Amino acid sequence: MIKLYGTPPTRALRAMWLLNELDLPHEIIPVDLTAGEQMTPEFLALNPGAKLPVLVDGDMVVSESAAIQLYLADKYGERFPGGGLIPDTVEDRARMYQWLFFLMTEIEAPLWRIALHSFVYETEEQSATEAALAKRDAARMIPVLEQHMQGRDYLVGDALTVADFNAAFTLDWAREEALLDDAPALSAFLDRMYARPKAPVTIAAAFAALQA
Ligand SMILES: N[C@@H](CCC(=O)N[C@@H](CS)C(=O)NCC(=O)O)C(=O)O
Repeated sequence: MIKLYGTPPTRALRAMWLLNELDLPHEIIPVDLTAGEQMTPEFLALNPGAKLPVLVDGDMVVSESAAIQLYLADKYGERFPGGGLIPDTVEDRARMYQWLFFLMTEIEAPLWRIALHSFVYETEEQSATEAALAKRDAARMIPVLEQHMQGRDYLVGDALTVADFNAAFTLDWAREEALLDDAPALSAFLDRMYARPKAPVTIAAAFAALQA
């Protein structure tokens, strides 16, 4: 059975969303980052980078949450009602990759810098200036996607692709930083995605569950 290392609210949510939508039997294996479980020899053998998530499918081991999403869609996409998740044409695949890289490098990277400088780094390593610059950088990129989504239901073409599932998690994270307050098209997109019956928990709900 497929194994996914990582639990909400980590980026494992990106992989969980695809596993759910594709109706793939899987086992979720918690890795407690606060207890340093990512540093065990067993886990480092799966991902020498010591990061979650990691997907193990038979002999195949994949890390990097966007790569896991693409792997699942590529291998099991025909299970998705209506098929697809990866477009048929070279052009639409290029558009999907464009938005995936945009999400990971232009939106998620500054979101992660905000997190690093707000609560991940040791207090003495945190910089309010760095956090503010990162927030500014993300805020400059959100309108690019907001503009693209005017009058659109999906990021690419007229069907769901991996880019939509990546965007939903990434924009949920952006919403946590109040970066969607002036982005009605992205907020509506996010609401539509999380209304899907197989959507995972939001980041906020996952944090609330941890604290309960
Ligand atoms: N680019 C990686 C980032 C993975 C990542 O940073 N994961 C976090 C949890 S969401 C982690 O494992 N952090 C542990 C650490 O930084 O020590 C991905 O998208 O999978």
